[in-house]
Amino acid sequence: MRPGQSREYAALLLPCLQRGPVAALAFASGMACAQPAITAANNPVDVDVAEALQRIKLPRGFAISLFAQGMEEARSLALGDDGTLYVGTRGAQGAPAIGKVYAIPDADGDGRGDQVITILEGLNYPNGVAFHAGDLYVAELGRILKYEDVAGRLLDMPEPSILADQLPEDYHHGWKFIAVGPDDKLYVPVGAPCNVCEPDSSHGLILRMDLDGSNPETFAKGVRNTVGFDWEPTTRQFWFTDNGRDLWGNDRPPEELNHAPVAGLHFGFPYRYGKDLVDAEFPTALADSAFTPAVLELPAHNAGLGIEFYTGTQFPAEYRGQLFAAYHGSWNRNPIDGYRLRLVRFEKGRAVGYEDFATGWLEDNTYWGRPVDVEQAADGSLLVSDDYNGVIYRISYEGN
Ligand SMILES: [Ca+2]
Ligand SMILES: [Ca+2]
Repeated sequence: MRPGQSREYAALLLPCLQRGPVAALAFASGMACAQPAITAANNPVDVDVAEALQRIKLPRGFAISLFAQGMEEARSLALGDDGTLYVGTRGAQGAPAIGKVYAIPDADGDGRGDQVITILEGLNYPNGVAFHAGDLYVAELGRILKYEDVAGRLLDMPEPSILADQLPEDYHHGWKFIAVGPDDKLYVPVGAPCNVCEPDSSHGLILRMDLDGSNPETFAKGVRNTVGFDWEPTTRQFWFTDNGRDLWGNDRPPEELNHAPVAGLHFGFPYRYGKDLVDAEFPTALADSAFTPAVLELPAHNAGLGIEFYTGTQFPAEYRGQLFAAYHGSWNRNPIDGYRLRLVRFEKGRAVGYEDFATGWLEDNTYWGRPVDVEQAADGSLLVSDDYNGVIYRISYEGN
């Protein structure tokens, strides 16, 4: 840590270190291990999820149900060609029930997972999953694995090929969200290994590579920690969330939705946040024009993670081409905020505003659920992971 870097951060981290590696890891994972913390609030409550779901508020005509449960640390989602849902997790071997990748078929198409199959285990933070042309891609902290032709082999997975094995292995923002773009390249972020710091040339990036791991290149720079991206369907251009720094007060910096129509742009970290907020702790010789501002600013510390453009036909026409975004919720703010799904309105390929879509996991400054990722199912419903409860929700349109 830099001298002069937030003393508050050190004050929060130190008690975690003193409580051992698990607590320190919890801190690095964005959870507050130190209680009471300075400004942090982390107030979970345990509920019967099936019962509590009745309290989720959705626009008229929508319904939410449980697609699957019993998957500790359920994080990123990817959908197979046959409708099987793949679920990445954090954690590593030795911790209970994590370091796994799950598969959930819904062969009978009734909107409930038929079973939860643990297809991989013993991996190192296999948070990232992507499915493309029959193959499953899994991102650990330091490696990208490719399992070819996995349909029908869920109980006996093939050996993977290793597309990359030299990625940085920092726990801090090292877990990955991955996806294959319309250019048939795999996009792989490498977050900043810190709350705030000047990252070296191998961090604070989004990489992309060919589907056999060749030709890796930097796609975007100045990215603190993106855990969600997708391509707008009409322009086929890249959009991503980026989580702002912590320990800068309740309302700074804004969360970001960013647009990268071309490669090579710098999105500000650690010098700028949102559209033009300067972090005076990090002076730079770069001109303002060197940075690409966020397109949308959202409330601080909400932790925007997975995003998904809606291309289905189940929801009413006004939802087509719109963006759904999961907000995991704050650990670094009091009162707490986030813990919801938002709908970002797009017009002609441009983001024009946002509104709440699903709320209710946050009640009276406590939370009972944390949305992580959003995936459109084959029938046009939305599947949403929640790593606090280890469940997948299904949001469907039932009409009036
Ligand atoms: Ca089923
Ligand atoms: Ca930025």
